[in-house]
Amino acid sequence: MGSLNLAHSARDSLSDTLAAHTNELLALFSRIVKQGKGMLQPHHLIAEYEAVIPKADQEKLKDGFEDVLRASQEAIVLPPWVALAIRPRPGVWEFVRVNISELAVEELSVPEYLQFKEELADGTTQDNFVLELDFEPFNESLPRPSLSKSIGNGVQFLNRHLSSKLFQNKESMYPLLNFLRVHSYKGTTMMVNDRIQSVHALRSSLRKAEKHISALPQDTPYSEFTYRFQELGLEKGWGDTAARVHETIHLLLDLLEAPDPCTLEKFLGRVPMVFNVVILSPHGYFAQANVLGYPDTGGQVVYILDQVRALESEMLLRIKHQGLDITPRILIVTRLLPDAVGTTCGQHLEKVIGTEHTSILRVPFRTEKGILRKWISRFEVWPYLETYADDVANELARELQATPDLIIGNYSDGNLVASLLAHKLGVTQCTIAHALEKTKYPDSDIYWKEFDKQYHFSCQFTADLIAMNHADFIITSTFQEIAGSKDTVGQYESHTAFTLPGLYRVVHGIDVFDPKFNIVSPGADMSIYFSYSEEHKRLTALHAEIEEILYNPVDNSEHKGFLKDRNKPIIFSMARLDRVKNMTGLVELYGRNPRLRELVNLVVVCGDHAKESKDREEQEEIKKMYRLIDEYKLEGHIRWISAQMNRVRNGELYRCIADTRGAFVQPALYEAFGLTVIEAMTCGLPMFATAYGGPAEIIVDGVSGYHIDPYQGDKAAELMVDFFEKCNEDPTLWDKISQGGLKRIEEKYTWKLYSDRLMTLAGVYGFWKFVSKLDRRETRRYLEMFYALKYRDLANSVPLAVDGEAVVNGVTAANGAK
Ligand code: UDP
Ligand code: LCN
Repeated sequence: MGSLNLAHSARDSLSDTLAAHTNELLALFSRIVKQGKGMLQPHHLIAEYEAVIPKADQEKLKDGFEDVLRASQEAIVLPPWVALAIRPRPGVWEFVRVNISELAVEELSVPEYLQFKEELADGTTQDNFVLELDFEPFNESLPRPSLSKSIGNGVQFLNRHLSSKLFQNKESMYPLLNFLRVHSYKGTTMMVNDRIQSVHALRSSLRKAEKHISALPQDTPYSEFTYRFQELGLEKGWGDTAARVHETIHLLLDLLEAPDPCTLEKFLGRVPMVFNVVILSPHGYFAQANVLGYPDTGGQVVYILDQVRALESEMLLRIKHQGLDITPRILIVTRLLPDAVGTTCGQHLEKVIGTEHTSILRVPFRTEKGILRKWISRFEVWPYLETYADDVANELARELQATPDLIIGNYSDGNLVASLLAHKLGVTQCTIAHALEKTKYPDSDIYWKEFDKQYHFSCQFTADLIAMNHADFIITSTFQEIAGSKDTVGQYESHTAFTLPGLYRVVHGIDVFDPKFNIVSPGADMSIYFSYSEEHKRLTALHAEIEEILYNPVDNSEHKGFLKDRNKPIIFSMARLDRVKNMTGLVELYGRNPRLRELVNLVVVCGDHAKESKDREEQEEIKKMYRLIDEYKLEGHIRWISAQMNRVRNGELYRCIADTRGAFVQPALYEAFGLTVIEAMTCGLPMFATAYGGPAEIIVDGVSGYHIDPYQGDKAAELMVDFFEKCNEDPTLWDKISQGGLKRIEEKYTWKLYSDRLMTLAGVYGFWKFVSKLDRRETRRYLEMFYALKYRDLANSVPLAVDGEAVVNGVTAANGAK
């Protein structure tokens, strides 16, 4: 995070520089314009600048012009114009254009800038009336922070806003009273009953109740004063013992006296609101075993299964503390796959291991022609989702016998279905993106037509816009997911303003300062992933199997290649074999560096080298892997192991790699978050991970691991050589980085921290939803129209899959990079 110090607006800075250093700027912009129509990325702009402007002159341009240039995220060249998108700091944008013939600088509005992009992509200026989406007017009255560092801590701002609203006058307390009166579960009233009709009556009852329980021993159970409380207009939900009830009453009395954000958050966190949670994750293979590593089936499944365990414990604890006798329910809703290929994906209901009240509920994709039997890629799911949402609503009503209290969507498809359900049922909606595809595929917005046949991004980006605007709150794993860093644009931020030429133009798609954003980072299951040094917990019974997987010299369907020298440390990586994961890039950087090959062995777990893959990207990566092993003669240095689906054994595998004093390498071209990074660090493995995406934030470079640039493989290899050479001279370096990683995890990435935060958010946003019902109706109506008039046709234009066909949509199913 950070910002460039642009004292003036970018336009003023540019104009001033143009006046003072006309020749230099003329030389630079002329050179850019001479290259003709096109788009320049930031590093191109800087390269041009460094090539044209002599070093001595660069000094003069340092403050002002150079800042503008370094803050430019892209340039659109349409001679004689160069339009710049300037981002002085995360979440803040300015658009300008420079006319090289007239030496003039003008500020551009968002639509004007997007029009430039459209002209570049389509070659024509669009007609006057382009469909423009603008969500800003709906959110204008919302409080929002202005400092970039406050992004992602929405609940704090919301609490401040809500508590100041409560303070306005006597009437302003009514929403809180009404909110307390609506709580009931299956016909049983909680918190406040009809006897209390005014804030004055509430205050008076609370004082009497306080007096009553002050005289009781602290551990007196609620059941012993239920009757007295009912007389006072108070029902269950305040606490399980006199002590806890006292605390809750005290919090509310404080709020009624002088509302402050901290008390409000604490109090709302105690109000019983969430008993039934529905978590949507339709695509992929969602099961508890034998699925990880399959196309489209990775971290999202792990995340949700860990999340529900942590969430169930937190819900049970809160329900107990609230003094209630309610059994919570969590349902993970996914697709039922009749062709379940040896997994449980064909089972309607499956209990989640390690929980009491959580199940996976599977509902099939269906059209009027019947149920779709086979797996399809996440890029093909769009035409099924509306019917799916209806079917899910019916199944939920049957299964829960109640309306859910919180609906959590995952990834674009899950978030769209969550929006449809939350809309229909009026339930609080939380969105978790995991990965927004627009960021992963450069220029996939302006050149969407080229991508659409294969990826159907027009549907996906539309669904993402609907979901992020419909959601009551959004959880992200990192800050960068929302607003990037000083130099890189965040995943959500890239939806602020963009255009799909010929389809629609997004003028204000999302505001990263919106208080709906909250960073709540996941962790790793600590019963599976723990430090290699915790000797007493190590799963030594698995060591023979792991030894066989790593070192058995005979190739078989599970592994290929052998390690000649067993005494070397191992650099290890594990991922789905998508192109973006760049596992072949790791093999290549290893192959190209003889010193690295001398120092360490390489072990990669990915794909299935012995089988024909259904996924086209995977097929290509497998071919490439074979080619690289031959080209760099890696026999004896590399072990290629097929996708490993046993998480418990994987945990021990990470630790066995740590025993060799090795490291984990995460070489992805872009990684939205990166659960393997968290898992490996939790096992004490030193980490080298991509600087593009989540790992850049997870790791503090040089302290808890190292950042590598996957586009500069040789440099990354040198960094590893340097590390292992230094470790040979001073083994404490390895321990220092290993310890640094463990410390980082403990402080920031645990499921306990996560679930506590999530439940608090559900409370605060539930209250916010209640008090802002009317304001939000406008956005919802706008979204309904957008859905009906735009999304639906797009989804219906995606060809339906045909069971039994090996090829979907002109290509073999799935071409993903998730
Ligand atoms: N994984 C696995 N076996 C494999 C490949 C991956 O168990 O062969 C697991 C890995 O341990 C991690 C998840 O799948 O828990 C991948 O999550 P990550 O966030 O790293 O990437 P994603 O696949 O979600 O893009
Ligand atoms: C999807 C991804 O691509 C990963 O980067 C994340 O770690 C995973 O989901 C879990 O959020």
